[in-house]
Amino acid sequence: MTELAAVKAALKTQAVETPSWAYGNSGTRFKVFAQQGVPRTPQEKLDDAAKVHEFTGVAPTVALHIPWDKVDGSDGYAELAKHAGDRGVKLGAINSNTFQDDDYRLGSICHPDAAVRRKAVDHLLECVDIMDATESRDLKLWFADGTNYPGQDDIRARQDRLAEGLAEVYERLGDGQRMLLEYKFFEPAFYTTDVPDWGTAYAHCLKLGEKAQVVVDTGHHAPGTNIEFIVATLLREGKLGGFDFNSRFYADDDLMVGAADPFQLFRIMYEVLRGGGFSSEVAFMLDQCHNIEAKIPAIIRSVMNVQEATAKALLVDREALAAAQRSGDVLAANAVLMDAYNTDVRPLLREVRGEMGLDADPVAAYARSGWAEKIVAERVGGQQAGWGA
Ligand code: PSV
Ligand code: MN
Ligand code: MN
Repeated sequence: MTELAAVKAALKTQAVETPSWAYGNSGTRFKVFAQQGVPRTPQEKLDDAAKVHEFTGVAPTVALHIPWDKVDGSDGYAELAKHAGDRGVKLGAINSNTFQDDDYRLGSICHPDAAVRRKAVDHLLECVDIMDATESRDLKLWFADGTNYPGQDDIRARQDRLAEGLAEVYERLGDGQRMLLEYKFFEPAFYTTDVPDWGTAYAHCLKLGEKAQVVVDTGHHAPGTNIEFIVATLLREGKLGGFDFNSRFYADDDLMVGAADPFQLFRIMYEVLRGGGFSSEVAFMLDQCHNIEAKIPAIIRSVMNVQEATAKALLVDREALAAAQRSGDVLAANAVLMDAYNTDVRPLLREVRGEMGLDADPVAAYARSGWAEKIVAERVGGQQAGWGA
């Protein structure tokens, strides 16, 4: 295979998972601007996700969030999986929610009261039951747990409770199932967060075993953090389970990936490539909210942004880079990386899409498809994503 053919082949097999909650209305704590035509049910979220896949060709799975995507009936989730399959997509990671009940004021699996911890762990176990029905591989865990004031709770005891709760859920995982532990440096807790950084997540995952992996949400770091270094380290340790992609200017902004800092996304993608992470072991997921922009085109745009960063990473002349690094030629090494970053990969991606039988311009093709008009006409009273409820 020529080098270009290999780059194209990698781009064609890339898979970006889209989150069900990105299709619903969302906002900040100040205001949710409701949009017309947004999904009213989990099934309609899947219908929209199927459109993103139809026009990009690389978004074959959809993450669910429980209970936002809860369905009734003993076969409810199997039916939901069939609904997805009928539209050409599959169900992806199951995201738990231990942050929206009044009981969780002082935390969930780290809560000082054993009864609340029980409730939280039971929810996580229920999520694994759902994974069995949906045939999902990954349970994605993000905990809002933490404290607001020094002395509020025992920092170390909370780690013990966390370890205990995670261990019970880990034991319940079946063959081929994994738990992905997400960290976030602050918010909603403002003094301590129980899983604030990759080191804490890594330490817990290491103890739990190989089915426990760290997930890197690109919006969950302090400004200035070198995320690609974290990515390189986790890959080296065999502990990178996946990404929640989004971009941020200030905190956990959940804006479109690649919007704030496409160069950072490229650097991350290069480390993924360098570390052998373009395998099915690393899940590439979006975790975004489209508060003011149209949702489906924004998600299409986000997928395309991931593709562009990936294409640039694939174009890095790794031999030339290694040679420059070996000889200590700082400027030459940097130039190799920048040459790839500064390449306009849009023509290449248009070609790749053509070879995949897709329209070269997914955003325009979606706009022409009439789907946006159809959902506005048919869906009245769309659902809130869960945020800002
Ligand atoms: C909250 O910060 C959050 O954005 C986490 O990143 C989760 O992945 C997501 O919500 C869904 O629970
Ligand atoms: Mn996330
Ligand atoms: Mn987040």
